[in-house]
Amino acid sequence: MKEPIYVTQPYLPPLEEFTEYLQKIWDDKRLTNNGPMHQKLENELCEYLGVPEIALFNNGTIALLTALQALRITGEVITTPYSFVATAHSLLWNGISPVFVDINPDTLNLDPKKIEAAITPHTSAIMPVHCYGNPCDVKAIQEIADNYNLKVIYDAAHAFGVQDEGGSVLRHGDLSAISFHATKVFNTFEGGAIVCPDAKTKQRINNLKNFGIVDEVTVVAPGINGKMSEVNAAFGLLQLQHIEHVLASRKEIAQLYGEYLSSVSGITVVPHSGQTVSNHAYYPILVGEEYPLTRDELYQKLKDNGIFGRRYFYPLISEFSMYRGMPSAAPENLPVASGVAEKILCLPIYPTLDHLAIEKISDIIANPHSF
Ligand code: T4K
Repeated sequence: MKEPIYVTQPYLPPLEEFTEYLQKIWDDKRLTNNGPMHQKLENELCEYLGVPEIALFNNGTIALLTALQALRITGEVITTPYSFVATAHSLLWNGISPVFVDINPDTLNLDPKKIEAAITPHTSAIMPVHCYGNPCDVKAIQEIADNYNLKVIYDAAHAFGVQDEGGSVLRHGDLSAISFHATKVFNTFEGGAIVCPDAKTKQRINNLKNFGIVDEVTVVAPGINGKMSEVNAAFGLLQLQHIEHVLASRKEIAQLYGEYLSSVSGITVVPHSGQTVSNHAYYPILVGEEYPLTRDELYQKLKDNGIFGRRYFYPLISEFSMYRGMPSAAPENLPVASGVAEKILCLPIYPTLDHLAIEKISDIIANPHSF
């Protein structure tokens, strides 16, 4: 294959469609600070996602940091080691200690059965991740939170557009933080948001993301600059016009991979669980012992053929130096996550990935010794 194929490629609508939005920004001379594009995108996203309130951010990590500040979370927070580092980093940046709990082998999300044993008098919240857009066991997690008076902040970075039988998965918990990074299903170049249940909470979040400013002479909190610019918001408005096409293309690609890979011995496609609408944000497979190559050998074999899959999420967050010494980071505490991190490989999936490429990738996986 001539052009390299990466794990993802951002969806870019035709450039001329974007220039219309840019012209409006040039005319208005409003570049940031809750401008008209920002307000419109918040309204359109609430409607599209079916959530009560949404506060836009300049990226998903600042959204997570701010969500923790908004709920005044302190002490210890229970979270998963099987995620992108931003999940646990958002805790450390707030002076909070992450407590890692193992994942469920089917969903690859925080295992509710193991949460209670990790609760201490210092625990103030649970931060689960809807990994790959597969919903967590939200009911079981909420029951534990209610019993122990804990807050729940979902890292929903992967979960744009995912629905369960009651609607958007973003409605669960006290708050959900999403990412609109270039690599995500819905992107604003860089960007993110917090989904929240009511206008009062949104007001606090709005203050926090704008330095804590209420008006020209009033600052109520040590806030941060978490604002999304008008250019990013405009791109979001345009992306939203194309989202059905993006989601449909991803679904089609996932179906094709499924057809090719379902019969390959030693390869398990990570199943969907608990959603009525998926976003196919990632295409994760597990490379088992029966497969003729190790995961890393397959990863390298694909690379040698110009296909750059990614081992999301290897290494586990708990293995990085800033977390490794924590008691909950011990691999014996995290046997499922440790095992999955050694087997996982995310295959390329994005709307413009053509069928021939999917066939070739699947062919290499099915017959690795022929390539
Ligand atoms: N929580 C979770 C669970 C997350 O997964 C993330 C982000 C966050 C929180 C934080 O949200 P943000 O603050 O990022 O909004 C990528 C992304 O940078 C990161 O957003 C994402 N998770 C993570 C899972 O993946 P890398 O280091 O793997 O990205 P990178 O630059 O290697 O990109 C992967 C491939 O995508 C490249 O090989 C080529 C392609 N690509 C990438 C970019 C940036 C493009 O074609 N165009 C591009 O502009 O982290």
